[in-house]
Amino acid sequence: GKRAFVAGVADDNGYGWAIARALAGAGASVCVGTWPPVLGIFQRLREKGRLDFSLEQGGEWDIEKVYPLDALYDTLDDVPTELADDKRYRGVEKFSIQEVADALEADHGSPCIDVLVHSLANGPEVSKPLVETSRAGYLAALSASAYSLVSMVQRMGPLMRPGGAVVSLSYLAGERVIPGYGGGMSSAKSALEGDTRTLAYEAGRRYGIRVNTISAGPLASRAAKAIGS
Ligand code: ZID
Repeated sequence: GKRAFVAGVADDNGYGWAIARALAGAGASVCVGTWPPVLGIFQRLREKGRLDFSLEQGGEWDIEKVYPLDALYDTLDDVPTELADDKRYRGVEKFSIQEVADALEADHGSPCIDVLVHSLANGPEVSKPLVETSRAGYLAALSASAYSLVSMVQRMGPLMRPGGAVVSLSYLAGERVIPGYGGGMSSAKSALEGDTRTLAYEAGRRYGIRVNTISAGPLASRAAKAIGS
């Protein structure tokens, strides 16, 4: 069977969940990557049966495994020591992109991934127009929302079966002016779309995989509620 890894799932409202559900409905095993600050809430929802695991065709699916993932960090060495004192990260380990890649390989062997989904974004200053955005806010948006894809392809590409596919979620504000999508998030989506072309060329040759991005329409996810608030 095929296996998917969907990065950016922490509830059953977002694109990541909908994509995971569709892939499970098509017969894939689905592992997810969840941001440590929301991992506990997500696990409690799952344990209490509050996540809607129904399949479109009827029946139920389940997540094969939840991996903590903070896509701001490429390796353990990149994780700042202050995070050890952050209660949102207490007890959570191996959440850098490389550590998740290593855990996937340890759990499932290599190659083990057919579909890699990047469904995550973060822009701490999203509510500020670009013209008011700080350098730190801009770089944080690019790091979480665009470089994270490069790092995932770099570190998880070697785990992918030839013929596999990578997909991310973009937004029209990366191509056209859309007021309200600030803080460098429009810049991050422009980068994501440009990088998708270059990564498709490079990873296509290296790993025999496709890389695409989908310009998504509006969905009332947790992330979308942060926009325009
Ligand atoms: P979501 O909250 O379900 O998913 C985002 C996930 O990212 C959450 O689980 C976060 O915990 C996670 N996350 C944040 N930071 C990190 C990190 N450092 N490491 C790991 N995980 C992290 O929201 P979603 O489904 O909206 O977002 C999924 C993808 O879809 C993102 O790339 C969005 O930018 C993209 N997207 C969403 C929408 C939308 O409407 N929901 C649109 C376009 C693209 C959009 O914004 N009109 C207005 C707005 C839009 C479309 C049309």
